[in-house]
Amino acid sequence: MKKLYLLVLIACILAAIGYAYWKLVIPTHRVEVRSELVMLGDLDDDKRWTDNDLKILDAFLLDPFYIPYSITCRIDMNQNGLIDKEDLEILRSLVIAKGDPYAAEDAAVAAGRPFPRPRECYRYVPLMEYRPRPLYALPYPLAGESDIDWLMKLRPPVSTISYGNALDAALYSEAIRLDQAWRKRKADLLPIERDYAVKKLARAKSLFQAGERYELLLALMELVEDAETLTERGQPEVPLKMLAFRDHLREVLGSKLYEDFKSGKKDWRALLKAVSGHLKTDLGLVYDFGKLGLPRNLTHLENYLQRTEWQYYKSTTRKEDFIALIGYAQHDPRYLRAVARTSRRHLDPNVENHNLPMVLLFREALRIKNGDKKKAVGLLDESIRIPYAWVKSIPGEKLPGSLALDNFLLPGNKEDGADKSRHWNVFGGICIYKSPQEALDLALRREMQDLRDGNYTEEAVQEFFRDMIANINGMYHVMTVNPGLLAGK
Ligand SMILES: [Ca+2]
Ligand SMILES: [Ca+2]
Ligand SMILES: [Ca+2]
Repeated sequence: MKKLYLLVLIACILAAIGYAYWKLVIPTHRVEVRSELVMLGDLDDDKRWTDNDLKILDAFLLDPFYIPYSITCRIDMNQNGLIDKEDLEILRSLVIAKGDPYAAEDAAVAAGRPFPRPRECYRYVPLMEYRPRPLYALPYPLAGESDIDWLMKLRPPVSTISYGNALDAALYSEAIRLDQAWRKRKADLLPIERDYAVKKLARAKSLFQAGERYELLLALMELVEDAETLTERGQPEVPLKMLAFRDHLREVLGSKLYEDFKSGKKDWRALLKAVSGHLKTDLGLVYDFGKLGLPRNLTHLENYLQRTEWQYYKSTTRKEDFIALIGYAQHDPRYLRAVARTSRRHLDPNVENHNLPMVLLFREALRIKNGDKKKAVGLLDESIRIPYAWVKSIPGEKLPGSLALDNFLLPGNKEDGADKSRHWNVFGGICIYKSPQEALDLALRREMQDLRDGNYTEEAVQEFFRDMIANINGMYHVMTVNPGLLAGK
């Protein structure tokens, strides 16, 4: 028996040494390759260039923003980050040459055109890193009859070399994306949706006329997100009523009454009386803030929720999900543009810098979690908590005065940090886990408690309004968003 044990032990040691030798001594076994080889232009993945690839290309040209990423990136034959005319010419030449890249190259050279060497039609792409979608840079024949009447004035971009070039290229692609979504939606819009859209389109036009390209890009992104994901049709009335209430909170912040509060002519009770009035007219709710009870401990999402349910969703968040969401937040060009809108301290009273990036982050979390809102809220909540040591290594006073850097590339200004993002996501989550009514009630109690703790100072009053605005933005959006809205159109 002892002998057998000894033999097994020796066998194990020999196996371990053998593996170590294989792994450590032979250099190529130490290298882990995290990329795959992609055949550009092979859109149907049959390893040949044929008519079927051109059929898929035609489908792309009809609906360029709803074709999967894996196909769109292979259309970018010249790998310049744009879907441009040269890409189409190269792919068509390859098919005309019956899929023979040498013949296609000979034909192009004979005609005096540059053409990729056959080897250049293959590219390694990383498996783990986030890869942005190429921008649409083809001429757009529908521009002439678009409801976006300034679309005709945009020219297809040819490069993204300079900051200005890249901004124009993003603008061009986003404007066409909006036009495409708008065409699908406009016949079925409800009157209120049409009103909002008309106002936002008019604002976009005035930004175009003023040459405010960065603000225009963000306005277009907001319109695209609305058109692709939001509808009031078939929804309960609560979310829209909350939005009206949020707009009234902003109105109070900009009112004469608020000025009077700041100059000491009125006290906080008068302001909260105005808030009560709006709660009554917008939502039919009666709130006497002077008598409002204490909330429970409301710092963490899990305190509102059934522990087991929350734990279940937390434990299904895989490491790959975090990596995917962080990759998106660190590299997606649209998100980076949106999150780059920050203000110097205290110059964003209406929390306007914040919503669009949260909308984009939540949509990505939903994509990662296959459309499950509870899981998406959980993923986002956990991601917001991931600390970034490199930020902590910079002394506070050395950080730029306007950037909320403290955590996970989150949106907002320095005074908000990650806090407003948690508000947005947590109260959005409570709407889904419990109900919008309970979420709103908890939000009001919590912010009232903060106001009491802050001794009703001007700063505390302003944060009451700003936190409520962030809370409602999250609630409205998490309840209403439907990324698959255009799927069948
Ligand atoms: Ca093919
Ligand atoms: Ca290209
Ligand atoms: Ca607060």
